[in-house]
Amino acid sequence: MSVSAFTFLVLSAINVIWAIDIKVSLDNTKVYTPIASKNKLYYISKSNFVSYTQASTWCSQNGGGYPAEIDTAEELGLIEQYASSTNLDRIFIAGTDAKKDGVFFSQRTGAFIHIYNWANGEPNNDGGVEDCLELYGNGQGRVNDTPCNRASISHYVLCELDLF
Ligand SMILES: [Ca+2]
Ligand SMILES: [Ca+2]
Repeated sequence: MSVSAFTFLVLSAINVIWAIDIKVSLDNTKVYTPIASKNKLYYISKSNFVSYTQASTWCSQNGGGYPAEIDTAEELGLIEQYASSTNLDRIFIAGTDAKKDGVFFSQRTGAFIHIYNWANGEPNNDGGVEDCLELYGNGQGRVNDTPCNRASISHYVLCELDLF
């Protein structure tokens, strides 16, 4: 599918003028139908990844985005709703606490990431190896700390793209 200015007209009328020159091509066999809000586009992969690094590369190679970075409670609410609308259990978003347990920063920018809505009992750093973040999809929402690299867990990824 080609996400064009017309799509933004439908999804988010307020962005029309500014989105007019933006054209993002996303293959609908590879991504769930994207959502747009506040000059951002969000899209979830239909493939899963062994590691956060692979997931991040996928975002960049498909649409030019990056794993979604939580900036506000409102944005988290939006992407939780989007994740919940899929049947995927586990979906990577940005953030790592590899430097200090329980304090998360963006892998891309180094900015502090506040988590507004942890899942019950999280973050628990299970096994001492949960240095990345995921959203629970499949009707659940909410955030969990999860391993950045474990072959036995199927992590999808929710990407974010700046439209201007
Ligand atoms: Ca963001
Ligand atoms: Ca956890």
